[in-house]
Amino acid sequence: LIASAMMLAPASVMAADLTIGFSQIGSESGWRAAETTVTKQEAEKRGIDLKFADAQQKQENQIKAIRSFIAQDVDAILLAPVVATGWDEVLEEAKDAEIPVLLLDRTVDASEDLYLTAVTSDLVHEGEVAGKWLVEEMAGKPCNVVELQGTTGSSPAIDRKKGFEQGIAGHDNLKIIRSQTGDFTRSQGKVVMESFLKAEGGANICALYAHNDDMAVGAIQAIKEAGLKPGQDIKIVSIDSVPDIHLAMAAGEANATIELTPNMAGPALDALEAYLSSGTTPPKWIQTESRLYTLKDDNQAVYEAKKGLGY
Ligand code: GZL
Repeated sequence: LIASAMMLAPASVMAADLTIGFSQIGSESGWRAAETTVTKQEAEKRGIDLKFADAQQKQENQIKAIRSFIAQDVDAILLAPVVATGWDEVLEEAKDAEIPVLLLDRTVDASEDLYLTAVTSDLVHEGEVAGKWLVEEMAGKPCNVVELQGTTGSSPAIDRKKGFEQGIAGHDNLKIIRSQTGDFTRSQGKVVMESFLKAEGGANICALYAHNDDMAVGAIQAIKEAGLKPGQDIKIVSIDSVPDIHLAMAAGEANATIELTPNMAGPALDALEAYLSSGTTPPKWIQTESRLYTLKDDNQAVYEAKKGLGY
């Protein structure tokens, strides 16, 4: 009788019994904070008991958290992997414990049988959209570009760099003259942009490509402190579409951003429930959409719409 009742139980009832561990990278950016907020909301909606661990952007802390979740025998693990390598051993341990691992917003260089699915945007495509936007914006005019890379060794830093280079390929008027990591943070974005300005002189820099909006917001501060006009003297394109970049765009201090949804957990938890309740194996990649915003959009309205969403 119980078995048949369970068979009839809607997924939400099934989820009520789930305990899930979430190894989150940290809170390095507004986007990351929003992802944490939304993930907790998505778990709450499903009656899931979410065990949250913040790694302060250190892989060893993520590995410790995963081992703790395995020891607690959780039903599944959500992992936003800070870097792409070094996961094989701990993912093998989760596999041996028959605990499915689902990747959020970044991928790992590990065998696909070590995770159930990865919910991410097309990170190369995002970089390509940014590159193509700059090609169109400059319309053949010479432009020296500086690049603020994301966390070294992370899949977004690797893929967004590759995509941007693909986007500007064949347009020799665009040259990347400096490229360095700002670790996805506002503070490092400002420090590294200051070093670019000091090394090159503001007059020699035409555009900034930042792998996320938070580094761009930090760079905007550095550009202003150098007596230059961000968005005019130096064009700025970045990725995430956090509220503050739309505020900058509304003031003409940044030029374009590519939206990354903070809701990776919704699709991940749906795939997990289908897997646990009816054995449906999800695709190894569940892709989220990317959308370009420019000064043609009503950025003040976008800012107002986004500012309450946990960024
Ligand atoms: C990309 C994600 C990145 C965001 C940053 O999928 O991993 O990490 O673009 C965040 O804001 O730090």
